[in-house]
Amino acid sequence: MAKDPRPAEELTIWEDARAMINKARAEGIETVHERLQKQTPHCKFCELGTSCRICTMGPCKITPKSPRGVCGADADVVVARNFGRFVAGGAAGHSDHGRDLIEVLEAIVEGETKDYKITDEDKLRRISAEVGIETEGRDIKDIARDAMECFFGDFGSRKKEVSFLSRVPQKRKDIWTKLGMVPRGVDREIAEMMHRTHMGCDNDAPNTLLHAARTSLADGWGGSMIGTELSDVIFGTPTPSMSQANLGVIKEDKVNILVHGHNPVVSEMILAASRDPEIVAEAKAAGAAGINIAGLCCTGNELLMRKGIPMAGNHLMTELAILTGAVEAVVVDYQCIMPSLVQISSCYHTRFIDTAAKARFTGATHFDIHPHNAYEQATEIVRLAVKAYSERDASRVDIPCEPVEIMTGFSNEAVISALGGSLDPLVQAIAAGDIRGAVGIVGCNNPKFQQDSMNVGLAKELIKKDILVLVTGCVTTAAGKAGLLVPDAIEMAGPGIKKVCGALGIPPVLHYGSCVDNARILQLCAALADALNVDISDLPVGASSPEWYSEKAAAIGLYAVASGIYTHLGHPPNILGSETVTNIAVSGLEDLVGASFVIEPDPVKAAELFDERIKAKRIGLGLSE
Ligand code: XCC
Ligand code: SF4
Repeated sequence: MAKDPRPAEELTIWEDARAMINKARAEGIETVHERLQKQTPHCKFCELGTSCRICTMGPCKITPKSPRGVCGADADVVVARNFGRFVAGGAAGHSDHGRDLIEVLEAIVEGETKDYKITDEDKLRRISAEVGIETEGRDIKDIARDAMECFFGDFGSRKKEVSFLSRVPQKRKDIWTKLGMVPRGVDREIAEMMHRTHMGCDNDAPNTLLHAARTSLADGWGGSMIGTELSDVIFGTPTPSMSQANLGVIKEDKVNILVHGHNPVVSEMILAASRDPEIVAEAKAAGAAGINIAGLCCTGNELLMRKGIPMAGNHLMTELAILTGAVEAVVVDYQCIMPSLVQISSCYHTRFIDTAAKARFTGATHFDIHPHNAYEQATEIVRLAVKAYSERDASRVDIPCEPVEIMTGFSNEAVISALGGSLDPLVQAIAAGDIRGAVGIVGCNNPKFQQDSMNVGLAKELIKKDILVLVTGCVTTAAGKAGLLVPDAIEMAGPGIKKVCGALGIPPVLHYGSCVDNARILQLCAALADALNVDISDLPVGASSPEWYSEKAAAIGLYAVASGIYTHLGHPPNILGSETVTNIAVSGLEDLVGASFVIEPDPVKAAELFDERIKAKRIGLGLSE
């Protein structure tokens, strides 16, 4: 195995990660860090976005000597096309996830499942009314059927715009209309992006980028929003609760099952099955103290938000969690699951189980899970894990730390209820300058950067400046491990946040959910804009993805910008090979949609940029800096 010469301290800020990286090295097990070394240096053209392989007259590289591909495409066209497809990939991921929730709703409506039900009827009525469905005096099943039809319709192309555009402030919608950016149907925008980027179609970089933005909006206000809202309807709308994070949530004396991926549809069933008294008795008969479920990545966020299930780790912890030697099973659905987990599992007694037809892993045990058989399949999976417990090698177990406390469950509904029933107190706190603004820090880890150094660094800097922070996705675990997700963390915040969050008994950094749940932040921004009678781009808010890596993160970043939210990235997407595209991203969009991207690797400097932006927006609203 190729060695990563860098000490573990350089790779991550966490003790639990360092211990497991060193254990992997001692045991000769390869991780993402060694593989990154083998892949470095990366292809320059791919990094710049100037390689094209969308037809077989190529592949082509755009260089000073050969500034056009075989077909004549220049750097601008090639970079824009590559970026457009990148965003379409991300939008497809989130939105197909959203569709899976509609399919579960369909199974409920059609009576094809006993395992899933409508848990939050009030929310279903509320969101149905928002998208124009008659709810007065109607049976919940009938409303559910209409909602299902409406949301399926949002994926197609017959409608003029996706339904949740009803939540978008009029001023914002007018901008989208003017630019031809109104998202019509989720699948339609994604398919059109594939069409436009076929050889010989959209050969005008700015035009391609506008459609990339439209595609991302179909994700944010369409697929992702539907995913979030229906997950709440089916599994319950999150309310604040306490939980724990880091590798210490894995328990030496229990059967440990890690759920990994994104969708709560399977992980909720694994959780339910792990509580089946008969299976718990089997675990005890096998010598375990019980069955422990812990989360990784976003399906972990889903269970954490709604059920308070502890979080074992974020993206760069997924391999390392298995290295504790105490994991009986990793159960995955889709997205962000490194295929290397299969190999690492096979170095231990760990069963690697995949559950989705669209995300199979060679070497995994597959369970074909559908709404009609989900619970029964989940019980079999949990039983497999119980069986694996007896094969655990105690001499190889190392759980490197004690867990950290975290507070979770901040849905918009929960926040509004904590505020006493409306957003007014928040608006007043912003007006008074106690909360100067808010920034959503979202997204991933990336092995090119010291794990969580930027995610945590930025959050800490912002709260010092009385800027409220909302976290989702893999930043959740980072913020949690840094002690930022507990009410006591107000001690690290500025005086205004300390006062407001202290009075409410909430942390200065709020856990807002998984990555599709960034839709909750969009909804909050829209509601704040409406409360102030301004556009989203007038608000003192921002978004950031310091350590992002995925296509989905690019889609999120772009829908944030297109929605009027100034968005920071710790490193650029692969667009620097085109000046035109780069300039549009970091400045041109400002004129078009009132926000743009900013790239800044240093979290302290990034916090200063947010500070300036928020100052300017506050002044624009006639408020103190
Ligand atoms: Fe990124 Fe989404 Fe994946 Fe984590 S899991 S690595 S996309 S933050 Ni949502
Ligand atoms: Fe080359 Fe043009 Fe084909 Fe791309 S589309 S591979 S630039 S010929």
